[in-house]
Amino acid sequence: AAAAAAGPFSLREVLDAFRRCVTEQREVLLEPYLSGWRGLIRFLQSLGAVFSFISKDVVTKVALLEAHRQQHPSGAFVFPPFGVVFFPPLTHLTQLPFSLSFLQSLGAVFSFISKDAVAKVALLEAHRQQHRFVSLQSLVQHELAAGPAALRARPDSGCRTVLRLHRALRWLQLFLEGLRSGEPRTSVLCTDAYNASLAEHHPWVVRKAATVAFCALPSRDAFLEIMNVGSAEEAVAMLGEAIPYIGDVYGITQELFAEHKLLDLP
Ligand code: 1PZ
Repeated sequence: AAAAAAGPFSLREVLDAFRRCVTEQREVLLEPYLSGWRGLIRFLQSLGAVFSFISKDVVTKVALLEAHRQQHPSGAFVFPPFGVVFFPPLTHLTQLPFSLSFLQSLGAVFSFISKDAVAKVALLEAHRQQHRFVSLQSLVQHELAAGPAALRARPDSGCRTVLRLHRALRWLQLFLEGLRSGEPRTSVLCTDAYNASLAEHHPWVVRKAATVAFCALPSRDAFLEIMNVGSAEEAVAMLGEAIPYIGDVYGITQELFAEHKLLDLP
């Protein structure tokens, strides 16, 4: 697992983790489950890095233009690549910082999402180590032993935390299915997947922020490339392999939580 964390993200590590997750007795093993999530978080962070790269680039350009503007107080300045003198470009200059803060807030939404996922994975990892839970089933059984009311009252229970990740896993399954289907508009895929899964559990502000951020997602081709498994065809083939494993983990968890009436843990 330590070796898998080095180097760039690859979809293969997520596939391998979710493949190892389900035992013959249909138990969900926590260690590979959390490894799979760590892989997904690294993927999310590489998306976040794209945004901070773009906004750093824009910061540099704004600073450069500002320097030019101050050298030419008349309002005219030389646009370096073309050597063309632009007259009054000041309206553009004053607008730039706004589009910049828009970009930065998109970056902030993505880092907010990954921070939440990081915190949830860390909390579950702590529960797993403290009680030496091997499977999701043993965690649920242990926490239910104190009674359903006590479990509902705990904001840091393993069950409610798994439930959050479980809902996000459904989003992932739908989103990856969409990518595989060939629909090129990732923002549409992501929004549809979100509306069919996580959205009903999120307050209005989060839904709006998420929907705006989805519009800035990279293209389908870029996604297939960030997955780092070779050509677009190879990436699509690996998606076809990974999706059933993710679906299996989702299905077993859903059944387990439904059986114990845990699907609405606050
Ligand atoms: C590829 C683009 C990534 C889009 C990610 C799609 C999910 C958007 C979710 C927006 C979540 C907003 C941030 C966190 C909100 C939390 O309030 C909720 C509820 O937890 P609580 O407050 O009750 O403790 N957290 C969640 O719903 C878990 C969200 C995990 C998101 C994981 C994303 C997985 C990314 C995989 C990358 C391919």
